Amino acid sequence: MLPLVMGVLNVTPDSFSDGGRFWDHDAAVAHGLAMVAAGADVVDVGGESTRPGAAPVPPEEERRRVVPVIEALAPHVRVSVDTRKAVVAEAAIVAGATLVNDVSASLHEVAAAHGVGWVAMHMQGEPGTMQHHPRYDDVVGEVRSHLVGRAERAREAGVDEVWIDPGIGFGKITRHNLALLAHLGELVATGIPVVVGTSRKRFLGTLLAASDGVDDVPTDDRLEGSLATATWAMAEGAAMVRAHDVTPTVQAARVVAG
Ligand code: HH2
Repeated sequence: MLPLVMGVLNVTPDSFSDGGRFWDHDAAVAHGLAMVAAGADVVDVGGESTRPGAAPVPPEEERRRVVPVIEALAPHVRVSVDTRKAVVAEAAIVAGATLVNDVSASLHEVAAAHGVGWVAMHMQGEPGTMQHHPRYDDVVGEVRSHLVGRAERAREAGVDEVWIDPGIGFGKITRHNLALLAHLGELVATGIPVVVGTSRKRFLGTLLAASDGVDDVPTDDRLEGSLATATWAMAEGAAMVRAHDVTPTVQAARVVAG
């Protein structure tokens, strides 16, 4: 089966890789439509960065950022809203979003009340502090049981479409991220469709820098690492990958599907 590609659209001034680029409404909509033309199955609109240490955004401001962009894109493509706030998710659904991409894995009741899909992502801690001292005895087992529990609760609440996501980089150091990718099959084996987002993330910069003998590789130079890990995830059974670079990721999905 052809894995789906979720294109990232951050309407923020401070997201770690595309912050400020689609801050303007017209630029955001144009980029969303370009991702649709490039083959994105879903466009994921976010109005608050979750990068480590990002400043929180008040709900009214987050809503102001995402709603007009969702209204413009929803007639053309399936839109997800990347939020941790119920009021923002609700406004996004009214504007046309049909999937709640929830890095807090806590908004299943909103999805149930409105009959839309829900992505439960795993995060240890909060964005402000999550990278300080992430600790696991068994990262794969802990992430899996957390997500399966959330998915069961959501199904009981009446959510028909539930996805799970290991939350690469969310309260995880490189070793944790690599373990989750290496054992992705254990999440896939739950039978719940899996989303994976590795695109341009810090662990890629760390890995690539180590082999290049430099301190870090900037986000714009992480395309190959993003594609390698997205391809790996799809080959291991991920049903959807979240990506900034939609054209090459769609090509990779087609190659993986054969
Ligand atoms: N990663 C980010 C944001 N949302 N949602 C899911 N389901 N999975 C992810 O891995 C994921 C996500 C972080 O990336 P980005 O949106 O590019 O950056 P920022 O949070 O700085 O806006």
